[in-house]
Amino acid sequence: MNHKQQVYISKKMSYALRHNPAKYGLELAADGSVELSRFLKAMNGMHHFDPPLTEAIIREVMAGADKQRFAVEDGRIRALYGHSIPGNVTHREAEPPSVLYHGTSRKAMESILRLGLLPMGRQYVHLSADVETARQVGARRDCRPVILTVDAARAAENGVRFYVGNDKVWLAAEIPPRYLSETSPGTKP
Ligand code: HQG
Repeated sequence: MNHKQQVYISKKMSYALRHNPAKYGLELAADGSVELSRFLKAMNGMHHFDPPLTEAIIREVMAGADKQRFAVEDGRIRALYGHSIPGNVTHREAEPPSVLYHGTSRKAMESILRLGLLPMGRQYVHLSADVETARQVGARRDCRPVILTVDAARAAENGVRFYVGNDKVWLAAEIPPRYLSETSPGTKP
């Protein structure tokens, strides 16, 4: 399978598992998971993947991806972050690293510094474990993204809860402006 085909499948998987499981007749469990066999049936019923989607193909897509977006465990599959369906998928709560980052656009900055980081269209605010990841996230929206440093240690001390997406992505309900500062350009990734 070439990279383009993998990206196509990955986008359909993200859509079903993050944004619109109901369209596929799927209902996500509290942790966002569905039985893999039901997922495959639903995906193949909706799309004409050629060859049909199988667990092996999903594993190939996951292995070939630039980001760890999905987990397959105990016969179930889930998206690890990015959800926008109503309600909140549960993620494992954990103590964050002392500093996290968030890459965003220059034009969002005024609002972010006033209101803090808000989930906007998703269930959670997405934070990056390192500067380079944040830069890539921000570059989706702005060729010269702003990288914010999040004082996660102090936020956690003051009651902000942090959840694990994958080893580079952390989640939080929101981050008030007092924990945000602009990362100076020289900061090491
Ligand atoms: C911004 C991708 C105005 C926020 C990525 C961001 C990530 C505000 C945008 C994951 C704001 C939301 C998530 C406020 C936040 N005022 N703008 N108060 N608070 N924003 O796409 O973090 O490839 O929902 O800065 O790599 O960009 O899909 O979030 O620019 O990990 O797997 O509102 O999605 O992963 O945009 O990206 P998004 P995000 P995948």
